[in-house]
Formats: sequence, structure tokens, C-alpha cells
Amino acid sequence: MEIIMTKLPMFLSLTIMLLAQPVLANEGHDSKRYGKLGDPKQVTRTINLTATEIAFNTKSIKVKKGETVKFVLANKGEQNHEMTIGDAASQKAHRKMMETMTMEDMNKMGHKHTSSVDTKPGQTKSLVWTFTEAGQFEFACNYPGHADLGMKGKILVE
Ligand SMILES: [Cu+2]
Repeated sequence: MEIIMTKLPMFLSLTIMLLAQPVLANEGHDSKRYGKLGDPKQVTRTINLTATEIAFNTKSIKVKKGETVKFVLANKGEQNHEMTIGDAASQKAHRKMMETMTMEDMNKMGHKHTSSVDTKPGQTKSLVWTFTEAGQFEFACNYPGHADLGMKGKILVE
């Protein structure tokens, strides 16, 4: 019984990850309205983002349809921060998943998400993204509570 109890949180998070799988698999697909991983050779523009507690340095980003953008996320804060590109529904799903995960789970998982870049304090990482369709999308840090505190913004693709 004791073994079952201690194994339970891991079991639960695994179950949740499995349940979240169709959403993640879907996000990995090319038909995402908010775009796809870009080819670093096609980058036409670099957008520098800074993450601190608890905000990004910008609230809105405008890009052109078909544009390949290199997002450079510099974590100048004291906590982990990430930047995920998505639409309202995918952000919500990602946020839900992260809420159920402990820091340890996230580190173990490596937090692999095609439209995300995850940073530790002091780290700078980049994500190359091609916006394939016009529309209103979102960028957000989906660490629990961060987006609600304002760590998110709009991406307008024209
Ligand atoms: Cu954050």
C-alpha cells in the first residue's frame, strides 16, 4: 500500500500526459493555423523577447503571413520562463498540462513542445517559427500562474 501511495503522483502525471497526448500530437502536425517550426535558413526577422517576473518586454507582435521569425528569448528573471506560440485553445491546453506537472516532471520531460522555448534563469534560447496563415494568435509563458499575471501577448499575422 505504501508503495502504491508513493507511486501515485507519478502515475497520475503519466496518466495526464497520456490523456494530453492527442492534443500534443495535434500540435505537432503541420496543419496548425498558427504555423510550424521554421527553417533557420529562411529567417527574415529576429524578435528579441525578455522574460522577467512576471512579464515579457512586449505585449503584441505583428508579422506577415509566410514570414519566418527567429524568436530569441532571454530569461533575465529568477525563475524558469517559457514562450509558447499558439492559439487560445492550444495555450489553454498547454497551461492545463503544466499546472498538473511538478517542476521535477517538467525537467524530466525536457518540456518538449514544438512551438515552445523553455529557459532557466540567465539562459537565452531561440525558436524559429513560420507563420503560415493570417489570424490572431497568442504567445504566452505557461508556467502556472504566469499568463494570468500578464505573461502573454498577441501575435497578429497579416
Ligand atoms: Cu513565466
